[in-house]
Amino acid sequence: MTTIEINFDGLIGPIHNYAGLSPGNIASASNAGAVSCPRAAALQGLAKMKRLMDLGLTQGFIPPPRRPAIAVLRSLGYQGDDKTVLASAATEDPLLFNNSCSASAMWAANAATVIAAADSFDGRVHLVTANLATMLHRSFEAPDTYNMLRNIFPDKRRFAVHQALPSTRHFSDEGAANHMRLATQHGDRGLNVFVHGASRGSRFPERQARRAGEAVARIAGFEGFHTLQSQAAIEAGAFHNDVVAVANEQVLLAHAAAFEHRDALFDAVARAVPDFVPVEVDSISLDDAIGSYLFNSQLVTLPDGGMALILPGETRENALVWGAVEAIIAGNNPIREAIIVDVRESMRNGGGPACLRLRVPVSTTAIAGIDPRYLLDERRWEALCDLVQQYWPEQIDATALADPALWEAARCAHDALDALLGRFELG
Ligand code: SUG
Repeated sequence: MTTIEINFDGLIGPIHNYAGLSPGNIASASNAGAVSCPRAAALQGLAKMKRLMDLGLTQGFIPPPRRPAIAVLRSLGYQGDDKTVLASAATEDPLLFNNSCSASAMWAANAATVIAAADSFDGRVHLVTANLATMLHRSFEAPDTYNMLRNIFPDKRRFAVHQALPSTRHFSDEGAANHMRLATQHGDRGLNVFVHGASRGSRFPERQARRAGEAVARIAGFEGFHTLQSQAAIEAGAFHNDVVAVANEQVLLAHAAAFEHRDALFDAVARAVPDFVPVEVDSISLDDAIGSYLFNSQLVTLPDGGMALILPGETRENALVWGAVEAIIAGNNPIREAIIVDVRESMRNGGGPACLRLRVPVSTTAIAGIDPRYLLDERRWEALCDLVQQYWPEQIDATALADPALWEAARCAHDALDALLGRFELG
């Protein structure tokens, strides 16, 4: 029985915008108030998915939750019909209103922590929904994400989808973005590494609580290895570990300053994974790493067993960074190919190729337990592209989110997506 990894990408929602909601995320802060292009953003995301499909990889997608998040605003006491709820929130508490408008669920690496069947106590894949408790706009995602994951993975014999941990700073959980799995192959038992922050007076929020990783590990029935993200990385803008490190099977590609206790981590991985291949980069600064998102590449195993890095176009724009990429490819490790993708719209909010996807290792038999509507083939991919072309707004000015015409456009886009998913069901 072989096990493959399926990447489930967040379909970028119709009101993707730049409201500057994430302090510590330098791209989000510096593009605050800019004009976004939701249609181009979603098409860029879909083109990335197609690029992986063309490599022979199985690709899934996660539909965006409805935004603005009217249900959240209702739960906070706004009343009346939908338009009244939105208009009251926009007038009375513009900041809360902006938070309800974020399309941030696109960054599916923050949807959940995924524990492979080979590592869990019951041989099922466990998905623990992330509470995203640190950022208000992101904390609104968890209930929708939980419901969506239950739709995508309905087979309880093979998948266990868990509710988010309590949404407080004690359990603040950013999902797979702060989790790395190292194993000889996807189907082998592996070491689960949870990378957390700490209260140490950093200038930016340290989003991941150690207790969150400990709880996720307990839920799935093992201990895991818990390690501290370096303060230097957080202060340079690495608000998630996946901005400075990425693992795939036996390979860990990381910036040399990613971890506070690097030696202990590398020793633990080497003990757990006999063929561990560390690929550490010290030739570029943390600023260049974060500016280019080199480490937010997807590192994927190709059908022939070699590995490819799926890099954001920004890595090409910095000669030092590109030099580091060339050195990685030429190095003594399984990474053979560098593939550039354009996810510029997402990047401007701090989300690179790896942020946009949730990796789920599944055995060839467990694939049957996934709702096929969420797995892409050529036909479904084309239908999603057509939908986006037709319904996603071309541009959104982040200072004009309170425009009722925009809410109506978003509602129509979500209705059309729901209808399309219904047609997918019919085959
Ligand atoms: O949580 N940006 C996201 C980016 C998440 C990237 N994900 C990973 N590294 N896995 C965040 O900061 C910006 C939204 C805004 O500013 O409107 C935002 O939420």
